[in-house]
Order: sequence, then C-alpha cells, then structure tokens
Amino acid sequence: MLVEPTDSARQSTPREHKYRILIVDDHPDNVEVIRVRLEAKGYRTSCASDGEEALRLVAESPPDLILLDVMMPRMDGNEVARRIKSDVSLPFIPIIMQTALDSTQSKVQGLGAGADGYITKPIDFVELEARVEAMLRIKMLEKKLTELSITDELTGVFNRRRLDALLGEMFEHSTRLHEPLAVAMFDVDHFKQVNDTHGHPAGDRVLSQVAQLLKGAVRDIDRLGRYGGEEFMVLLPGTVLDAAVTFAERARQEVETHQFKFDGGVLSRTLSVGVAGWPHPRIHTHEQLVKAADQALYLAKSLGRNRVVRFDSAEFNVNVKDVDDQHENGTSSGGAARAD
Ligand code: GH3
Ligand code: MG
Ligand code: MG
Repeated sequence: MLVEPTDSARQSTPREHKYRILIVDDHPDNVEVIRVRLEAKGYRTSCASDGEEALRLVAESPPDLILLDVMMPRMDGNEVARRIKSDVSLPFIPIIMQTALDSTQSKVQGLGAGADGYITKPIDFVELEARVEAMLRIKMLEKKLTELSITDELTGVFNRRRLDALLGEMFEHSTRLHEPLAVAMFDVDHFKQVNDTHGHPAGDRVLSQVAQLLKGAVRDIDRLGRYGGEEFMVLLPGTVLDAAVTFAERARQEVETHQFKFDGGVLSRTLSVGVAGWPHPRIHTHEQLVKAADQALYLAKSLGRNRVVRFDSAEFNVNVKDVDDQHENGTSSGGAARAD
C-alpha cells in the first residue's frame, strides 16, 4: 500500500483522531453493547460476527485496532490474530483479545498468537476504554516512526529509502500487468552557488520550495521524493515516456519562472531533468530504468542545463554511446560527461 506522509501522528489523545475499531464477536448483543460504548467515546467502529468476516474487513480497509473475541465457531480469535499478524502487507494493527474470566491459559494463548493485550469478560468498560487508549498511543507512535523513516526531513517528501521501495513495487506491478511506468530525475542547476552566495539556510529554503513546486505538479498517483542533496525523483505509474516528458517539461517551466524567496531576498533557479520509461527494449530492471533517467539527466547538464532530456531520443543516442555496456558493468553513473 502506498501511503503519503501525513502529520496525523501528532502527540494527542487517540479519540481526537476518530480512530476506527473493528469489533469481532459471534454474539450480536456483545458487539452492540461495545459498539455503542466506543462510539459514545468518539471512536468509529465496524463489526464482524465471525473470523472470516473479520479477515475480509481487515483486508478491505485495515482498522486502527481490533477487539477480538477468542471463542468463536469455525475460526477462533487466536487464528484470526495469527493470520493478521503474519500478513506483511498489513500495517501494525493492535489486537485486544476478549478472553474468558480468569483463564490464564487463554490469555497466554492469545498473546502467543499475536494479540497485543487482552481484556477479560464480562467486560469492564472503564478498563476497556483505558486499554484501547493505551494501545492506540502505541499505534500512533508506530505510525509516527514509520512516517519518519520514509520522509525527508527538510522537504517533507519521500526520502531515498522510500523511493527505492516504491520503485521496486511499482516496477514489479508494471511488468506483471504490462502497464507503463516512467521515472523523472530532477537536479537543481548550479545549486551550490545558492549556498555559496546566500548561505546554507537559503539553500534549504530553495530546496523546500522546489519540493513544493514539484508536489504541485504531480498527480495523486505519482510519487515524489528527494533522491539526494538537490536531486528529486518522480515515479509516474501508468505513464508512457511521451506523457512523462510533457510532465517534466511543465515542472521545469514552473521552477524556471518561480521567484524563490528566502531571508534576505529572492532568486531564480532552473532544473535539469532526465526522463525514462518502461516498457523499453533496453530496460529490463528498475535499476536500468533509474540509470536511464540518470544518464538523460547528466546529458541535460552537459548540453547546458535547464532542459529535459528523454532517454533514447535522437539527441540522447548521438551523445550517449555506451548505455548498454554500462548497464552490464554498472560502473560510471552517466554516459555523458558533466560540463562543469
Ligand atoms: P549542477 O548544475 O552541476 O547540478 O551544479 P550544482 O551546484 O547544483 O551541483 P553540485 O553537485 O556541485 O552541488 C550540490 C550542492 O548541494 C552541494 C551541497 O552542499 C548542496 N546540498 C546538498 N544537500 C543540501 C541541503 O540539504 N541543504 C543545502 N543548503 N545544500 C545542500
Ligand atoms: Mg545540481
Ligand atoms: Mg546534484
């Protein structure tokens, strides 16, 4: 699942977030009484009356927490917990087991199956609310950590680690379904001058604004990240090379005409862009796709910057001779020398 970074994991009480809790119990009366109680406390709820229905609801739309009855016909709560916790495609979903009173064995089994906590029946609602809140605090922290691990701190867009993972997922999806996928690599021209002339904080401001401009230019399904220092990457699923070049050109123009404001003045900056797309007879892996975009970017630099170069265009092929060799050697990062 592809999730944009959000600020939803701020430190605040769970109820403010309208967290959704899945209540699973084979007795409709039990479900109802818990549902009413939790909704009165501001939570959203969904309900399932058996294990299979619970698994189906979780797969459709993962809840933020599951309140899971152990004793159910066909598939019991322990099995449901085991399946949910072993499904790597799911986010962390805290599970609170509802176990029979005073049964240590039942609690141990539930925790062993992957439950994160338990509450004994008959349910004490004050305790239930406290346990739900405690679990959701952990859930919020986990979400925050996940966000931090995939977000570039300066610009708020995805970081390199997340871009690499997304690219792998998207490339696999594209080749499996034979849907096009394009990659655009953006590099700010003469960015070092900004630091040298106006200082590092001004450089930081420019990078943040470039990220914002690119964010405004991409579609919802595209993924934008900071690949390195002053280099950004956009992944464009379902997009053929032509359309990706059009997008890159539009983004380039937006940056070119933008007035970058920083403490102490304004400045202009341009972008060089390399674009590559799959399917292409010379591209068989996602590494080759990135390499192709990178080579096009380096050519854009050497041709004078502030331009978009398309992999395998006539211009590209005249200037970059040894593309395929380099894919095999995996040595230099570009076929065209940078004209610095
Ligand atoms: P070119 O047109 O060839 O891309 O030239 P350039 O100056 O943009 O490229 P170069 O690679 O020579 O310099 C990139 C600079 O970006 C050097 C580095 O200090 C700076 N930089 C990298 N990350 C950051 C950052 O987070 N903040 C700031 N302010 N500067 C950064
Ligand atoms: Mg640069
Ligand atoms: Mg660079």
